[in-house]
Amino acid sequence: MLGVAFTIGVLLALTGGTDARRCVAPEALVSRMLGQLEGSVSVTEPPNPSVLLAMNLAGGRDSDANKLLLRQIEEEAVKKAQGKMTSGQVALYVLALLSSCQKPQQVQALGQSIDLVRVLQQKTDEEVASLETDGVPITSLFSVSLDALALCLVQAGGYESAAVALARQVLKPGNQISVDTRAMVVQALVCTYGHVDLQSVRDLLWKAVSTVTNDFLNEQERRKGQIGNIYSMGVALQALETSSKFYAPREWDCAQAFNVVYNHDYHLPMAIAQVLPALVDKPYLQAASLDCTAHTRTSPDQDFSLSPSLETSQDHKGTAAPTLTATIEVHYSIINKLQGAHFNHSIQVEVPAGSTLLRVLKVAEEKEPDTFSFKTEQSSWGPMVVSIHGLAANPRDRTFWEFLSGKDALEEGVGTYKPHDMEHITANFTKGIW
Ligand code: B12
Ligand SMILES: *[C@@H]1O[C@H](CO)[C@@H](O)[C@H](O)[C@H]1NC(C)=O
Ligand SMILES: *[C@@H]1O[C@H](CO)[C@@H](O)[C@H](O)[C@H]1NC(C)=O
Repeated sequence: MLGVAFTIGVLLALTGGTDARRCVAPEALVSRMLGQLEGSVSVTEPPNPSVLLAMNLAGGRDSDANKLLLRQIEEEAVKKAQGKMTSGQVALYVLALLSSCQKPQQVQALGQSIDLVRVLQQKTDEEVASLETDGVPITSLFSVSLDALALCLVQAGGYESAAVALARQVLKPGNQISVDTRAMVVQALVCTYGHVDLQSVRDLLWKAVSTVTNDFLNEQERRKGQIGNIYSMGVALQALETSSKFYAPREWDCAQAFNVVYNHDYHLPMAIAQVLPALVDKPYLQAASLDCTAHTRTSPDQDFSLSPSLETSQDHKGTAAPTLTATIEVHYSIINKLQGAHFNHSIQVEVPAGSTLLRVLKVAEEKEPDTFSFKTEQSSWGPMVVSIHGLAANPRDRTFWEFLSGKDALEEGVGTYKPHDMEHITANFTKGIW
């Protein structure tokens, strides 16, 4: 009797019997997030393929913002994909185009045409070669996971060796690979698993996915729903949604994890773009299986304009003047004990309450330009600090400027994080593992 019940349980689990317990966020939250993504689309800002991908996965295909963004993506692809785009960026473009039911093999814009899949194959080969010879990719394991996922979804060659390399990385004892990265590895491996026959490879992929996802489930149990930090949740939930058969018969309390997300108010378009697909149970893995003929939800359309918009312009760039002239004091230090001439400088800075850390850096630079000079580069997550006091981060050496509050690493960038009064912020030049 017991044996039979057990067998039925296993069978149910293997055939997707757990589907009934899947979670989906309330409609109101989904449309609000879609509206926020639509509001972030603008003719003056570089297009973000993750935003297009998320809109399509969440069913927001018919809006003007979606159409404009698709055109911008196609134009940017023919202009930049071959040259300065990283492998992971090309992969996001491929995923975005697939989700818009476009052929990434033949992107046409501005009277030109480009095969993004070929470009992606080349860039992925370079990443895998670097992983095999140096043990680290050219960019990040997160990017290589996007590469493998995109190539797997279009069924172009070259992803199997990437997937094997990624599986070995996450199985390495004592590895310190972040939740975000392991989550993206899971989606790449789940896709690959569905397309390889070689038993030894299948075993390796199975082991990697079940190890990572069981670790996630353990962490969720330990931390009342949280996996990684609040910005890891989107990709972590996506990973768990794609992999139930790899952790069966164990079950995932998706409601508990969704609650963690409901309790946070995401503003950054990029953060929303990673979380929203998970909230509608449409992970990146489904980018190529959307029904393109179906009519999609009517978007909240309202009054979004195609000009610089959204709260990001004011809120997150530290330029908003508070109505009360309350100021706060922030202690800011820059430290390099890693490379060249070492330094350790500190300054006390006064800024209006509610200012972002970027504002603190600017005021420090105004007060002592010779010491606190810095440079930023725009990215999908906002401005990234790439150089301080003339010392530049170098991806090839894996050096970067890490920001800390006291001893804790910040979970947001300088364009988003708002220090409180008397806080001690440090920028520490360090070497990463990523
Ligand atoms: C790899 C990675 C890094 C690497 C990037 C190195 C490289 N050359 O690839 C390093 C270690 C440098 C890094 C640094 C930081 N990171 Co980081 N990073 C990631 C990760 C795991 C993957 C990014 C990626 O490869 N994307 C794929 C490619 C194709 O997309 P992309 O847009 O071209 O990626 C670029 C940007 O993501 C950028 N980037 C990476 N991290 C950050 C963080 C900020 C604030 C900005 C503006 C840009 C940025 O670097 C990528 C390569 O150029 C993401 C995880 C995630 N969920 O997205 C976190 C993530 C984006 N990082 C995060 C954070 C907090 C940071 C730091 C602020 C940490 C700190 N305490 O100092 C610093 C940045 C500080 C600074 N100098 O301004 C958060 C951002 C959350 C938020 N709300 O802003 C994430 C989401 C991780 C998390 N869950 O906390 N990161
Ligand atoms: C930097 O200098 C301050 C004093 O100015 C000191 O307290 C601190 O320990 C130094 N930090 C490092 C990492 O050397
Ligand atoms: C700063 O970076 C150095 C070099 O990587 C490292 O040894 C040190 O522990 C870091 N300090 C903090 C506070 O993270």
